[in-house]
Amino acid sequence: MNTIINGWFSEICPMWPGMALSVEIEELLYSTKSKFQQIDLYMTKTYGKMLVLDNIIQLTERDEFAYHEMMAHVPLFAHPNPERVLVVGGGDGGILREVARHDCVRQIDWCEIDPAVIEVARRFLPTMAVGFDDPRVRLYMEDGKKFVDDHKQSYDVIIVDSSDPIGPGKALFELPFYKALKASLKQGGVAATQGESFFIHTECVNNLTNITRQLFPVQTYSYMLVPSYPGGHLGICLASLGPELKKPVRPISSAMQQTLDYYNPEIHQASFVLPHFMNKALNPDISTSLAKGKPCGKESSIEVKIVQSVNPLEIKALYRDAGWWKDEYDRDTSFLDTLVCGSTCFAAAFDRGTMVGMGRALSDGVSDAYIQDMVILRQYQKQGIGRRIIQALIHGLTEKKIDWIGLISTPGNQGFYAGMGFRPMEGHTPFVFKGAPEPIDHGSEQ
Ligand code: SPD
Repeated sequence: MNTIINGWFSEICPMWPGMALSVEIEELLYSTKSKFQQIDLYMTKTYGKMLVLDNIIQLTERDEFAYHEMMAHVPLFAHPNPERVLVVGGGDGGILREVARHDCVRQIDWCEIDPAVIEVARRFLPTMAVGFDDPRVRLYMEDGKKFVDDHKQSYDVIIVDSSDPIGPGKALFELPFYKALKASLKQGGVAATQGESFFIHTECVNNLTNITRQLFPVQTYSYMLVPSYPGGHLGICLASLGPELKKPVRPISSAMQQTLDYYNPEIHQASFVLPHFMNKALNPDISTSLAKGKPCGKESSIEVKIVQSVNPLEIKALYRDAGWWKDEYDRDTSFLDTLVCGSTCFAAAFDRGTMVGMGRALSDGVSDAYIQDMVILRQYQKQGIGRRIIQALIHGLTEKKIDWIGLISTPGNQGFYAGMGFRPMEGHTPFVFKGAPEPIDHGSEQ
C-alpha cells in the first residue's frame, strides 16, 4: 500500500510492520502497470528521481551508488579473475554499470524478467542505464530461476539484484533457486544476492544464510548503508565455491577507485563486521553463555571428553529430559550398561562431574560411522556444548581413521550441522521401518 499525504510518499509494507520511510515528492514522472508489477517513477524534493516497484522503493538517484557498488564490487573483487558474470534482475542497470568497470570481465549475461523496468530506466535514469549498451552485455528476458537452471557451470560471479521476497522476486529467496545458483557457478565461483535488512528481516536473513550454509563451502553476510531503504541499510548474502570473500583478492586501480563513491578495499572488509546479535543469529553455535538468565555458569566450566564408561542413571536422566524415555524401559534398564561400550565413540559433557550432555557414534570400525543420540540437558543448551560434543566425536573417529561420518539432523538443526562441516546428501532420503510392507512391487532390490 502506498500513501501519499501532503506530498510525502510513505513506503508501507507488511515486511516492515509498524514503520514506514517517507520521502517528500515533487511530482510523479511516470506510472505504469507491467505484466509483473506496478512501476512508478517520482521526482523527489531531495533524493533525485526515485524508482518504486509495487510501492517499494528500489532506488533513489542520491544513494543508489552505495547499493550498486557494494553488490557488484564485493563479489567481483573477492574473485581472482572474474571473466563471465551473470546479473539476475537489476532492470534499472545500476549493477551492470558497476560490473562493466572491471576490465577483466569479458561477458556479462543479464537476465531480467520485466522489460518495462528497463524501458523506464532508459527513459528516466540515464546514469544507471549506461551499462545497457556495454558490448559485453547480453540481455535475456526470462525468469531468473529458469535461466540459472539452464546454465550449468557457466559463471565466475553471479549477482542477484532482486526486489523483496514478495511479488516477482519471491522465488529468488528460496532453496531451489540457491541450488540452481550453485550449479550455475564455475569452479571457484562466487554468488551475491540481495540480503535484506538484518535489523528488520532477521528471520529472512537467517533463512538465507541457513540455505547458503547448507549448500556452499564458504558463505557469509555483509551490508552497506543506504538511507532510502528501511532501516537505512541492506545486506548482501554471499557464498562461494572457493574464494574466502571477506578480503579483496585483486588490487583496485586508482583510476577505477576515483570513479567510485562508496566501495574501497577497507569498506569491503569492514562490511562483514556485524553487530553481535547478528553474529549470534548467523552462528547458532556461538556460545550464548553470557546471555541473561542462563542457569549455569560459563562454558569453560563444562568439560567435554570421550569416555569409556558413565553412570547409566545419568544417561537415563538425559533421555528423560529429552522426552525419549518410555515407562516400559524401567522394566529392564540393562541396555544402558552397554550403551557406552557398544558405541565406537561416546562423548560426554560434564558440569563439575555431572553429565549434562552426550553423543555417540556407531561404526563398523573401519570405514564409516553414524552419530546419534545427541542430547544436552535443556538448561545447558545454546552454550556451544553440542558443538564440542560433535567435535570430540569427529576427532575420536578420525583418530580411528574413520572419515565418512553421517548423521540425521532433527528439524531446525540443519544450520548447526552445516556450520560444523556436514552437508546434506543430495538425492538421499532417510527411511525408518514402519512395519511389514504390503506385497507390492518393491522396485529394484538392494
Ligand atoms: N527494500 C528494497 C530492496 C530493493 C533491492 N533491490 C534494489 C534494486 C536496485 N537496482
